[in-house]
Amino acid sequence: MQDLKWWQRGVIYQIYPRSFQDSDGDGIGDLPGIIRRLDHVVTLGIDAIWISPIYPSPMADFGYDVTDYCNVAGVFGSLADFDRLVAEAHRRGLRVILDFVPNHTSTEHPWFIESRSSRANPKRDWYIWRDAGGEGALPNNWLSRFGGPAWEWDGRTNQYYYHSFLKEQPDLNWRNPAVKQAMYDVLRFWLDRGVDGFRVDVLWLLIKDDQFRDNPVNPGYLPGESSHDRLLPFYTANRPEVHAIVAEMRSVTDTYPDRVLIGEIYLPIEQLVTYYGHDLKGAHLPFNFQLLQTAWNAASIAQIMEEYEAALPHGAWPNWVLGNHDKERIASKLGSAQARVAAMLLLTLRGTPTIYYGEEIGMKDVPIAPEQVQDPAEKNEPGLGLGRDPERTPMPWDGSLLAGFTSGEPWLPLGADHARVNVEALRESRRSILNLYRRLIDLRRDKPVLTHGSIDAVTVQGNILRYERRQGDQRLVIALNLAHERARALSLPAGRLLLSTDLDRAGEDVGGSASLGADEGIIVQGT
Ligand code: TEU
Repeated sequence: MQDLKWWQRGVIYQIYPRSFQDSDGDGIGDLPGIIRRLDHVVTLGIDAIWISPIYPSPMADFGYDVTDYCNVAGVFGSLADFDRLVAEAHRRGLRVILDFVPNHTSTEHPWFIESRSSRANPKRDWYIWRDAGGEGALPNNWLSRFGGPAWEWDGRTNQYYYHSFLKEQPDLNWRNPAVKQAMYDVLRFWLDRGVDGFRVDVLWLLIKDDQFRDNPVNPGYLPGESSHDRLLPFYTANRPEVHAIVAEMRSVTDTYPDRVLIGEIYLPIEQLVTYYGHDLKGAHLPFNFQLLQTAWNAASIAQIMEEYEAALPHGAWPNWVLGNHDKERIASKLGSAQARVAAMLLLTLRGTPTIYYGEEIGMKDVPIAPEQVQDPAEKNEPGLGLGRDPERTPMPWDGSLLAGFTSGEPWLPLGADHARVNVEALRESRRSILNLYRRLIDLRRDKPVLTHGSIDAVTVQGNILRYERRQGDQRLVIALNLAHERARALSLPAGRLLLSTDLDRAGEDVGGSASLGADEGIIVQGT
């Protein structure tokens, strides 16, 4: 059997720190809170937690606007709390992955304060400054991903600076060697403190065209979409020079044993897989967001499974994601019943699964009233459904008034169903999605074929998706009913039903055929 690394064998769990567990009553989650809840993560069977940014920040973009890469925001705790978190996690066999935000800082970062102070400042070239395009016009047509132009005028030095996101998030100039060195020092700072790897924010955006050419118009743009999509980000994303930087980040992490580099990359499959790098010396895991983007039916999912497997470079390790802090929750998108099928899919596909906190309890998006909006994506372009607050609400731990999350006023509202949908209640309910998640993760541990095996025989029959995992004489058949109607007489190899999303059904012999209930998925061990 191939000797796999922990990040190949394991399951990753994303924690959005503001919403996991508050320990001091300010209504915002923090590091001591995460420590308190580590046992939940361990009992679930998780191998690594990825924590969204915890660095000091004015929180214009909730931590993705950093003022100090080598410290912890007071609202989350202290460096000492962080060291304790790493120690407590490691003691439980859990790895810790940090969110690294290299593309941009906060405007309040000392580097930017220096950079904007004068054109002659040594840090001027740490950011992307351009003259007006004549008569105060913008330097070119580049657009911010949070609405409006990507250029912000600085009256003191009479130039524009570039920001891919908010104007409070100026992009660093990754063509400048001093920037690279400073950022690699940041990686070393955390690696020395024992972190097990990084999820790198917007890895595909780090380099912009050095000739600052206009982006072409997107002929497929539909009104109602984010204004950023009016143009194709041809000159502002996925530039060829980015790969040298990914390789450098990888070589920094490789100077420490057994660390992982994960890239946040929203690109079509064939471009995504180039981020594994030349000779696989790029990101270990370029995040695969295909399941977030594809239509939820058997044919579309079969297609992405096959395209992804076919596109993976030789030796590259796959991975799959169902949700994150930027996207509608899977249980809202598909409904509670289909969320269980999605769990079975995620945990039986070939490659490392990432679970977003709350998915294990079937947590749904929480409606946010206009006066409760926090996310700048919603504030800047209201009403388009771009707000990300709904998927970032507090984790409900128990049935008490504030769900065990805080003793104060939660920074975002709790779901109306939290008295029913919470960790404690679902733990007690034998058929719950939480227990399904546990059983699925246990099964991954018990059946090495789910980790090491190939993925074969992907077939579609109506809205049933069927595939096999194989290794030596081990053979598991997975059949998922993506429809809300019962499906009869599905042909299956003779075998034993190991697990169904309907937890009452197990151990049955499946003699050549089986029926699937509405929204049911099954795993059959061939005999
Ligand atoms: O997100 C990158 C990204 O592309 C987002 O624009 C995403 O597509 C958007 O939120 C719409 O769903 C990363 C972080 O995950 C996000 O939270 C940050 O706001 C962003 O980078 C800037 O750092």
